[in-house]
Amino acid sequence: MEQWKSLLDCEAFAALQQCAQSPFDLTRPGNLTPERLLHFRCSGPEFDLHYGCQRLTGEVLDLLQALADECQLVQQFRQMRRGTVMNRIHGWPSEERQVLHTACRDLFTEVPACAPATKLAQKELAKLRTFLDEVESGAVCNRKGESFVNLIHVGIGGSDLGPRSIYEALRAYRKKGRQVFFISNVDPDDAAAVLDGLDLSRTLVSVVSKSGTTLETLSNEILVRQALRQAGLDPARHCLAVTGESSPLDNPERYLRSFYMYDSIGGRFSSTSVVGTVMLGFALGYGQVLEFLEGAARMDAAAEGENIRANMPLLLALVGIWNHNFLAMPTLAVLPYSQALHRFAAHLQQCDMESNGKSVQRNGQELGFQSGPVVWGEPGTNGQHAFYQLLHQGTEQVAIEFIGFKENQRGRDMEIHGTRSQQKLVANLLAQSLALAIGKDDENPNKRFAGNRPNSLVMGERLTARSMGALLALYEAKIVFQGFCWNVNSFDQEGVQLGKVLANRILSAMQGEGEEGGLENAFLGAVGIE
Ligand code: G6Q
Repeated sequence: MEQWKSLLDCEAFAALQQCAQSPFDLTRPGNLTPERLLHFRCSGPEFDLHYGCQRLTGEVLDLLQALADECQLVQQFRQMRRGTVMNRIHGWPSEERQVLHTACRDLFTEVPACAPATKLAQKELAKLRTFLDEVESGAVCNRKGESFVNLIHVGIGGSDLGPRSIYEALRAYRKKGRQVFFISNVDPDDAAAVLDGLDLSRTLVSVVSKSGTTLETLSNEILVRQALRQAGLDPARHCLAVTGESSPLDNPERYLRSFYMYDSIGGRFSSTSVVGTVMLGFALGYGQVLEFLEGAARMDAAAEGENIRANMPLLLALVGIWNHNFLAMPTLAVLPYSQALHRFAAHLQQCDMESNGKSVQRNGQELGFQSGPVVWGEPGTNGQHAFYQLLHQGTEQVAIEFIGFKENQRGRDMEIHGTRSQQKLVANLLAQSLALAIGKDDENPNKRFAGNRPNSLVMGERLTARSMGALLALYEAKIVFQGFCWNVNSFDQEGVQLGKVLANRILSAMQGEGEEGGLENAFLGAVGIE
């Protein structure tokens, strides 16, 4: 049985704590030089990571390298990709599963890391390709012989956030006329807002639930099926299932097509499985799905390098640990300077906080140090007019990861007062990074900027299907590396169970209530129910 070290058990820990007593001062004249900004840069697939505006030195990087080596972070990542059971708590009943989301995109080398899992992914991709061809050729069409132009993606949590953020990121490249809509919340207004006014006769509905038992998704599926029937349509001609094999949703007679995902793919890591690719393939076409997967695969491969200075996800993870565990920054803002990434922080919130918001180690013992930070964010420049005040002058210190692109997606821009809007966007991005780092003195205390607000910049050429795949995999690997370093199980989510159980008890109590005021009674009554 493998027993992994946490950062606390590492020799480098004390030395890093020592360095954290007087971290690199970005505000000191002559410290934040152009040479530093060029030197502290790590190139990876589709992106460069610029980390000169972090409060670290070469010595800190060496110690973070020692930490990575002692905790065997890369070795664990390699084992994960090759099928070792990583989703477990030693000595306690736990999920005991492999963690193989990377197998969904391990399609571009002759020897995949875990061939059986990749074979399953390939099988589903082949089915998807056939299906998309049939939609394209008109072999799959509505009863009147018309093509499908809309798709409603029904799912929640991991079956919604990743796909939704990817669709928003890439909608600029949609096939002509194709649109995707999302229904997730059990709030009936969510479904109503999508269904009202939509031409259902030309709409496919993809019901996405790995377990096939999720209350919100099953309720929304019933609402959508009812709407289809009310429109005189046969749901079996319009509905697709994306689910686990032999789940309650796995009933091909009720669906036009069924696509499968597997136990080894966690919901929040499932965007490159059929959970994301059915939606993406419909919207953008199969060729773009392959681009997306290849971008992710390249990043996975880069994450296997031992040298932290050359391994972007590992470096991002360790810089995050430096800020969180040693410089005591409780939250992380991910700020994309790309409107298309406006839902990406919401996806990362789940992927990061559900994975690493844990208090016990993988041996069941209490952690005794901080695990995952609070993650949040909004696109720039909008955020600059909202919460950046606190970032610059607040008492709360926030670690920041900026994401930016040199080019815009749609190629529609113009020169206004001597510069294009894309230039204005990038200028603001660089300016914020610098201003946060170096600050500004002023005799008026209210106009003083303390500086030393650490930030990194993930910079790419253009947001495309390929770079989106790489960005997604960058963050997935970062989260996994941090979880390994904290020695938590990043792949379960026991913390969401209690609320679900209580909600079901309240619902049972509500079924017995017909009167006004039943809600409060149910609420109170549930507390006493065994
Ligand atoms: C993600 C979680 C969770 C899950 C949803 C939806 O890692 O497990 O967010 O994705 O609860 O679950 P189903 O896909 O089973 O409906």
